[in-house]
Amino acid sequence: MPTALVTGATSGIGASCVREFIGAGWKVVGTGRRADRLEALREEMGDAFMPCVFDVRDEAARDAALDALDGDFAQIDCLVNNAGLALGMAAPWEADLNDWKTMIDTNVTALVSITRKLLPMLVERKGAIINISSVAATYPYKGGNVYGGTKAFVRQFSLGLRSDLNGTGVRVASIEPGMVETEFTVIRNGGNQEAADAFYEGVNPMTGDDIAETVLWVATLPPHLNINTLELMPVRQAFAGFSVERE
Ligand code: NDP
Ligand code: 8X3
Repeated sequence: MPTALVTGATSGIGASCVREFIGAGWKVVGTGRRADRLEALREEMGDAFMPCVFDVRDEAARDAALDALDGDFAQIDCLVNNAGLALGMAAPWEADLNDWKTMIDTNVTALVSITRKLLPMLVERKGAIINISSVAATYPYKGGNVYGGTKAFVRQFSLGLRSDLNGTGVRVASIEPGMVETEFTVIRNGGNQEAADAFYEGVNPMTGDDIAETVLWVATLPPHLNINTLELMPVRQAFAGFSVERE
């Protein structure tokens, strides 16, 4: 059976992807910084799961961890670039520049770097790259400035890769969810669980499992089909208009 590598497997969408892919018979390498969570997944999922602990921004640690993989776990057929985060909702003139840099380093630079590392293998194996972007790539909202910018990069990078990889058999998809109730909003709000609960209250938001089912579907389509971009929202989330300031 094929092997997937899921970044950000310790929580939310990534943890759901681990369960979904293994449920469908795949082997999965799951990455993240929280070793205890990956170990718990290993106990839950058994031998089909291989924990791989590193910070995606640390290329040396990442390479050491990935280069130590062997057997089926070293033969990646599908890279799910999921690790990522948003930090803060402040007005841009009040935002913490370090938060902006962390989002760019994680959501953009680290995603590009691990993709470049695994691309030769993915080309050789006619594999797939599934990037988790966001509706924030397309629809701007207050406080989403740099986060939305990083996700727009992920979307456009995915489309650019599609172009470059045409003829190799490698598939590339940009998955663009709206509100998914995970640890995402707790982290965005500096650990404030109440703020996160309020954000999702009454919305009936999507779950990590909803997104993972879609990711698996995209990964298991017949090899002549490519989903380029796929946007998902809860029914209760939609679009707002332009904001206009009048004199
Ligand atoms: P969670 O906060 O629940 O999960 C985020 C995952 O990313 C964790 O496993 C975390 O692992 C990992 N991660 C973050 N930073 C790093 C790092 N420096 N090194 C390694 N791993 C890291 O959020 P979600 O599941 O919701 O988010 C997953 C992806 O989905 C993100 O890219 C997010 O932008 C995107 N997304 C989320 C939406 C939502 O509404 N929830 C909507 C649209 C897109 P650890 O902390 O253990 O390192
Ligand atoms: C985040 C999506 O809708 O919570 O990527 O801003 S949303």
